[in-house]
Amino acid sequence: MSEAGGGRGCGSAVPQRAPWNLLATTAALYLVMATSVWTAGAAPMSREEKQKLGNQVLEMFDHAYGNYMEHAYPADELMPLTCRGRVRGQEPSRGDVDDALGKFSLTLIDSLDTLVVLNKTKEFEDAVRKVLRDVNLDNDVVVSVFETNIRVLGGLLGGHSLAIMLKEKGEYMQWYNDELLQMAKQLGYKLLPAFNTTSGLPYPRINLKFGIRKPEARTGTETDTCTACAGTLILEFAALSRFTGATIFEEYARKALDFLWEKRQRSSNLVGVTINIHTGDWVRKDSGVGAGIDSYYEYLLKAYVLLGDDSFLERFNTHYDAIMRYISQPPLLLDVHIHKPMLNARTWMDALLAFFPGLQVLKGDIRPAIETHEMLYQVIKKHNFLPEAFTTDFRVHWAQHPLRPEFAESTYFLYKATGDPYYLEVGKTLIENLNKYARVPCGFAAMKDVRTGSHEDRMDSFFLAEMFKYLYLLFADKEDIIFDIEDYIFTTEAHLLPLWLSTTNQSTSKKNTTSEYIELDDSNFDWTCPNTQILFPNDPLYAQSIREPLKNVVDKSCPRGIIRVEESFRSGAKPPLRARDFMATNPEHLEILKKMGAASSIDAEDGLRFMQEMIELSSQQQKEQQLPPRAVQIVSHPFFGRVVLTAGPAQFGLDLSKHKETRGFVASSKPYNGCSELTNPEAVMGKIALIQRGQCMFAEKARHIQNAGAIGGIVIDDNEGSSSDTAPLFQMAGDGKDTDDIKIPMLFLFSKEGSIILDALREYEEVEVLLSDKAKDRDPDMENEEQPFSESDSQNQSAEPLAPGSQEVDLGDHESPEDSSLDSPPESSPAAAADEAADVSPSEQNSDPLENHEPPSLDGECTDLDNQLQEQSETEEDSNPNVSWGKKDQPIDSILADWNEDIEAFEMMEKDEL
Ligand code: DMJ
Repeated sequence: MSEAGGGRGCGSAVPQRAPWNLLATTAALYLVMATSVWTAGAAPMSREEKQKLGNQVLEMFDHAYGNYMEHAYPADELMPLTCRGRVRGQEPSRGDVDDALGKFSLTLIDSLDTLVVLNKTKEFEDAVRKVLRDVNLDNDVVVSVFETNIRVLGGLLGGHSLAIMLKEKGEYMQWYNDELLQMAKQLGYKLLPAFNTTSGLPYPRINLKFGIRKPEARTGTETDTCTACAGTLILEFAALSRFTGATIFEEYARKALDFLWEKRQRSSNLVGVTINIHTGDWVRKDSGVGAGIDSYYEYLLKAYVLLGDDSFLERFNTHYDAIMRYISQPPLLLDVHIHKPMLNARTWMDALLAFFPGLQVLKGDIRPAIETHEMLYQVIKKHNFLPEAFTTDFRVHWAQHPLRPEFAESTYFLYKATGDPYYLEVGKTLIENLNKYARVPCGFAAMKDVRTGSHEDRMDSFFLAEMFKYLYLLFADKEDIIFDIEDYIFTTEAHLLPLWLSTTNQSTSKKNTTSEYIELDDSNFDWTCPNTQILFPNDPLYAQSIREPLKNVVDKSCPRGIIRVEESFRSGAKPPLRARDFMATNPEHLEILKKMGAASSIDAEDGLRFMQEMIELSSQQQKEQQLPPRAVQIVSHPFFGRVVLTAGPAQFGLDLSKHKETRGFVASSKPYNGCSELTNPEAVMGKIALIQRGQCMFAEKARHIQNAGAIGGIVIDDNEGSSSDTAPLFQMAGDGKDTDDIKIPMLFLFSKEGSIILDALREYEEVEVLLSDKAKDRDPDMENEEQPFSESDSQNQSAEPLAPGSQEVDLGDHESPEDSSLDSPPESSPAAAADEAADVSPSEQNSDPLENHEPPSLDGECTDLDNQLQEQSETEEDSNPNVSWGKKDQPIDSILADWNEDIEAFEMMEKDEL
């Protein structure tokens, strides 16, 4: 048994807590080498260019933070499309995602230490005063323990850490007397009842006022939690203990970690995604490094760095070895089963795993970090952002992107480690894309669908806590930051905790250091951290040489398959039977099926794939009957294409995916429901008519506006408050008759999105929109005024929103259309809506609601046939180290023995995910 902080690891080679310092020093050396012999790859970036980009980040932060403070504070979050605060209970519930909102001014608390990193010390001082004056932590709200810990407790502790640093410097925060820490302690005590389980794993939710047990708590019946939810507490809880001397927090967090470690699957050393908090049984046995598990691994390594306890490093290394053995298939990271780790659990990856290259940098394993990061960057280049999930052949699986910071985080750490200016260029692209596609007059809006470019009325607090920190630090030189960032560790929410905590109150907290300590076979591990040999080889072009073969991995995924299948046909080999070709009436197919799993390992492999495909195919076929969502982009002043609304398509009229987009000014039809001949044809002639849903068929409305000369139509939901954030989008079906006579494009908007147009029409009178399958870039046609960011803006670092036009946009209080000067649309009675649903609205009766996150691929160049061909040639990929993902050498017999069980597991997961 080795002693905490001594012996192996960083402690032996360099002083405790050395990773960041070592990283910085070695990176600096490396930079010197790199700049002197640079011959190829990305050109070094000048100091001026870096400063310009840093200033651009500052201006973007001002736009996000300024709009939050002006239009949303003290609410938890900003709704950037409607320019108001998101108050829980006042908006339609979004399910679990709302559990981060505790009516405690979440965004303000999450932004505290970002203000200091970005040199906004004065604003920090104001923000701390506001937190102390306004924030109440005793609300009767059920919140997520995990989110409250990482965002609020972490935010308060990060704020406290930098407040005492500033106070010590002697200029700012001289009045500060640990008030944030007192709030953090109060919150810590509020979270503790969640740990009242036999396992010591916390309940996933807690009522801030009533805890868990009281009847008023409305929580405490849950049986499961995610591994990350239970395993991402130690940094904040230990910091709280060490700052205050109250050891209980660190003890509880350690106990939860000890339990998870005990429950790891002993042969694979992996953990599942969800666990029963009472029995400790794994509920979901799939395992990856993304959603549900991610920060558990992160906290094991960082707990070692912060606390200097060897047991955390050993656990991390044990898991890391398993991850690299089973989950890592460079450049991919694919989920597997904990009991059968050679078997992939899914064929797609989620966006949260983008943090992993950054963690690998901290571990010192830089090659796979470079590879995965490069693969992710290729996906981003294709879709502008990382979709929430994407397949192994890089098609969109879930199309949202809530402005997640993980990729920026990894980019920052890779730049720190390699000094390769390529990563600065990557950061520049991220900035450009945010300004081009996510910036709206009132902040930055999450992407609802990266393919259409449509927005969601959402700006999560982590965007301010993390994204701006990592982007700013990426371009900052040491002298651009008022303190030494190397003295701190980043929590998973990028809050800063000082490394000196490891030597504070150690005696009290160490008494609960993991007692059972297993001597592990560590022959595979390199116990230095970071591993400088791997991290900084003597070649300044090292990172580039790893990235180069992956440059076209996304674009080439389809053509590569075609070439291989041609080769396979030339060689006379018969292609394996694929699920999509299978016909139960074909005797040859039945014969092949019988052979699968019996004759050879190749047949068996084909068999396994066949079954997997069958399952995927059936769910895909359901989805393929649906049309993908469309976009309504407001292009006139002051929107200039920046606001993009998600719209439902119609099964009739002009197909926007096949034709050029339709652009025109909007006008309300009279009657507003469009159910009879329009009485205001002159108003809608040559325009895009707005019509209210209800009282007749969609096709009938389309005919009436077409007859009046409209060039397109937007049907707005009559169900007040409906929104694509909370309701599944659907397609408007025809009327059961021939609809070929309808030539104009028709799109559907839920009431919330529709009211954005109606409000704009009320305010600006002339509102021009673009109906399309994908939002168009904001070009000079759309925006004949200045760009969202100009160089002169970059000099302005005030907290005022700077977007041109943003001061003119007031999308605030929504009046209903009937209050407006527009045509008075008839009031929709609940009865009328019910009638329509029951008798008239065929879309709701007949067509499946669109799963807006998972429509068929829009990637023209990567058709299903291409994918099929690619898969057909999978065996040939083995010879190419750059494309060899998906192959394992587990005996096929053992896989087949459990065939049925696996199929059930796949089906279960499909259900879970849907
Ligand atoms: C952040 O809140 C944290 O990084 C968390 O660990 C998971 N990811 C979100 C942002 O995507």
